[in-house]
Amino acid sequence: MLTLHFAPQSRAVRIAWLFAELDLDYNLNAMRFHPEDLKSDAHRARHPLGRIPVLEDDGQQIWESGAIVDYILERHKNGGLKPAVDDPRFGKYLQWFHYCEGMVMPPMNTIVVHTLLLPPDRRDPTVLAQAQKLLSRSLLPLEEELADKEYLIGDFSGADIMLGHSCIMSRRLGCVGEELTALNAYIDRLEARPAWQAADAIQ
Ligand SMILES: N[C@@H](CCC(=O)N[C@@H](CS)C(=O)NCC(=O)O)C(=O)O
Repeated sequence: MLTLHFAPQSRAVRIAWLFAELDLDYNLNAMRFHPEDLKSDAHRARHPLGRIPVLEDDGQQIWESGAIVDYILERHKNGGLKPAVDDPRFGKYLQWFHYCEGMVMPPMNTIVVHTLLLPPDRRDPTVLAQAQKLLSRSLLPLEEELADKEYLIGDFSGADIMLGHSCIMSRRLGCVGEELTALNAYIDRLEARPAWQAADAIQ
């Protein structure tokens, strides 16, 4: 049986969203997004840095949300929500899938640290402004890509779970300008998906 170690408002929502899209059964270990839970001995035994998400399958623990999404798509859904290697969209699928953690999440992490996590006297407005600029810039290629597509490779895929989640979070952080009409419409489409709504509501 699959077990997802989870906390709300985190990348673990990606995995709960994927399970809901695929209608797969799993056990949920819902923790608080708090050091008492994430840095506990029990959780550090699953992930040495005390991070989420962690997936457990057959006694094996897997971390990194992208690895978990790919693992589930290969192992439990026989390549569903993912184009085959000889599909012309395969390269773009990989590109957008990895653009998420590679380019979009680093500035977003900095924004979260300097708006929510650090005590107010340790937040740095210069670092924050630079990260907001970087995040906004990293989202610009998506406006062009989505001008003529509903989802990143046309059909909904694992890339939308990864990068789409980052787009939703970026808008919640106020980093998606109204002038980005295609990107905003994409985010609206993602947020209208029942599977997203179910995952986002887990506490
Ligand atoms: N690259 C990792 C990042 C994991 C990560 O940093 N998760 C955050 C939640 S979104 C976390 O566990 N933060 C707790 C902490 O920093 O103590 C992934 O994609 O899974």
